[in-house]
Amino acid sequence: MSKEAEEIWEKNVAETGNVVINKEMFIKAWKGEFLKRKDLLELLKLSKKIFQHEKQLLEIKSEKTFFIGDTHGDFQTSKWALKKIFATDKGKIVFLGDYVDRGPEQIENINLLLAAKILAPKKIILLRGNHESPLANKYYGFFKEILRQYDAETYKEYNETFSFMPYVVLLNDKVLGLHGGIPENLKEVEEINSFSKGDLMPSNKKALQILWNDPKEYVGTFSPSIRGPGIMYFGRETFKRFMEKNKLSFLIRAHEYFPPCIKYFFDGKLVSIFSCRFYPECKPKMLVFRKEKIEEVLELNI
Ligand SMILES: [Mn+2]
Repeated sequence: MSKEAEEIWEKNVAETGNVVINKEMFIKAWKGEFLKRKDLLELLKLSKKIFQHEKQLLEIKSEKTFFIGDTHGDFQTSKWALKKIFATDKGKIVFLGDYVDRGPEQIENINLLLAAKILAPKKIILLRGNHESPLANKYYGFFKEILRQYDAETYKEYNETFSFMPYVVLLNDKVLGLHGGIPENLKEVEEINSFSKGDLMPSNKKALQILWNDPKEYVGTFSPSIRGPGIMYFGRETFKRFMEKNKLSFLIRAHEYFPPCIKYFFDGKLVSIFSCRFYPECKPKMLVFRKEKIEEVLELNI
């Protein structure tokens, strides 16, 4: 078990040429062991620094790219995904947010992902979800979980780190990945880069909607969502206009649970995936892109 983590650590340190996360910390996170408070704060500091340097619209170029949806404390599924990406020589993986709340191993899950991010920052993309905010994680489990293991100060540090995670990824200029959906009044994707970093809730309306909005097949432009005030459903017209204007071919998002954990919208140009095994009739899914096309949908069998 620790041999596996050791090999991954060694291979990636050799590739990047520098040691940012020490071996013991990585192995502990890989095994799902809790870190001492001091080490945990170091993990958060190191990952925050990386997120601070990433643009809000993170542009990547990649031949092979994995996309994975909400994991919500599903440590085993995240590890399954990471093993796949670490087994490839090239390629990247995009986690679409919602790492904490709800599931049984929230601290283990987020720490594993942050440790992997620090080890291989170009290979692993962690987007922000609506649960990477006190708006959700104060009420859906994570806050209590942190209080049980650590303290309120540590919880603040987590949220501070979350607030620097990028909102959107743009793959090969054509494929867009984000947690929730298209916000009102956003015409060009480049505008996302103007959203401030470190926005805790976030207070920016468009950023909030990127994290919270949902697609609806029979809505035209927008209609209010049952999720709460300021949150919207976006429909076919909005989708079509936005994709054309930005010359995009595909939108990948997560955020909603639909058995069997994958659903296509708008003539197959939007795909919604979910990757947490604690929901009924849901085997976690992972999309594999070859350039700008879906090559395969992987499924975790546990
Ligand atoms: Mn969500």
